[in-house]
Amino acid sequence: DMRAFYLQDEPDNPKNYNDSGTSVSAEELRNTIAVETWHFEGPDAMNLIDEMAEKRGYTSRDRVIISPQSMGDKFETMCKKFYQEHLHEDEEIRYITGGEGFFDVRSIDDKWIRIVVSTGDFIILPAGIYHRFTPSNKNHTEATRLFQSYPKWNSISRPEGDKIEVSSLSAPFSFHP
Ligand code: KMT
Ligand code: NI
Repeated sequence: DMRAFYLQDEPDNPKNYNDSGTSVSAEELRNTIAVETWHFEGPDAMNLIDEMAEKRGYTSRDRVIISPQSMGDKFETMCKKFYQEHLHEDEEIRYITGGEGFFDVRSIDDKWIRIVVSTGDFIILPAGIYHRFTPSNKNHTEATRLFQSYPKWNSISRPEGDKIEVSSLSAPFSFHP
């Protein structure tokens, strides 16, 4: 299973684990915020991804390599952009093919849960949940990004000072058809 835990408060280097010691199970992720996680390894892994993509209507994909080597002087800018709390109007579907990274997702009571991903991990964030991403301190994450239509990556930043009312926390899920 993918490791997930509540993030320590205000870590000084977000690329470190910063594990608070309180872990979160895959069931809890699924049941409380509809984040789904799988792990596909071995020679059939890509077939399983293809099957899942077919079943759920993810018809296009691209590949990203997030590293200083591949991104050059854009690396720091991209890291900042990914790590800005944001949401999308579509699901975020990622299959990790190399390196290591952290998806931080907001818990039902608006705290950060950190999901550690590395090769073989497959994650689906539902549309409309606030999240952010960073490669770990190894500064290297490779991923296949799956999309329901053409590859697009529009992010909507969380407004400054926006506090989510706990009662409205299910609202983002209304993006689902
Ligand atoms: C996002 O929206 O946060 C991303 O696409 C992160 C990069 S994919 C590992
Ligand atoms: Ni995102």
